Formats: sequence, C-alpha cells, structure tokens
Amino acid sequence: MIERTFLMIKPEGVERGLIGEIIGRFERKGFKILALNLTRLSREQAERQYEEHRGKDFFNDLVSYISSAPVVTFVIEGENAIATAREMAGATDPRQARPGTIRADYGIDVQRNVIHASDSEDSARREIALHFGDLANEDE
Ligand code: IDP
Ligand code: MG
Repeated sequence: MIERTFLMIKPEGVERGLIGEIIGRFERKGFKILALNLTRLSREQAERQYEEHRGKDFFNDLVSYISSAPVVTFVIEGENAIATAREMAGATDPRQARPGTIRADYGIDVQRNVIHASDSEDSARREIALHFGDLANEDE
C-alpha cells in the first residue's frame, strides 16, 4: 500500500551534519520527498509531538531536547512507507539497533537517537497534520 509517513532528524543529527546522509537513504530507497522543513519546534509543538509520553520520567527532558535547536521535519511517500521507515531508523536505543540502521550507525544514546519515524498509520496522519497541515490527507 502506498503510504505517507512523518520523519524528523533530531537536533544532534542536524548539528553533526547528517541531514544529507539521512535524507539520502530515503531517496535512494525510492521514497518520494513530499515536504521538507528546517525548523525549530516550539515547546508546545514538541509536547504535542510526544503527547503519548506525557507523564513518563523522560518526558520533560525529551521536550526540552527536541525544542533546543533546529530539526529537519519531512514527509515521505511510497510503498509500505510507515513500517519501512521504522525499520530503516532502527530500535529506539541505538545500542540495540540492528547494524546498518540509522540509529545503529549514528545514534548517541537512547534520547539522542538521531531520527524520529511515525509508528503507525494513526501516528503518521496525526504527526503529518501537526507539522505540515493538509498533507495528512492522502488525496491532496
Ligand atoms: P521511538 O522514537 O523509537 O518511537 P519512543 O519510545 O516513542 O521511541 O520514544 C520517543 C523518543 O523519546 C525516543 O526516540 C527517544 O528520543 C526518547 N526516549 C525514549 N525512551 C527514553 C528513555 O528511556 N530515556 C530518555 N529518552 C527516551
Ligand atoms: Mg514512538
């Protein structure tokens, strides 16, 4: 199924000059880049992005970190995009991520794991809408 998903290169990925490397992987895999933005998230946007984690011990740290410096937000489209992007990102903790995944190759620790990828159809729709508005609608 052709899907859209939301991806974000986290602050330490941008700072370390990994934008081209990371976006290139998705391009070479055959995904179409539908939207792309270099932006700094407000605290409110960061809280909404990570709403599901509100109340967890790492929530405040996570929100501060993700809104501390510019990120690159982007939307890709292609066959099975949601699950494939999650596989390409790798496990949350880079030490547990499979070799060759983005997090295994570039992740620093469980928080600074370089990339975010939506984890389901619902999350993808919600997160695309949060960052790119109308693009969440497949027929636009
Ligand atoms: P995911 O990004 O692989 O979907 P989630 O569990 O949804 O992982 O967590 C969202 C983000 O919160 C992670 O990518 C990471 O940046 C951060 N995070 C997750 N677990 C921890 C933790 O135990 N300590 C600190 N940060 C964490
Ligand atoms: Mg998640």
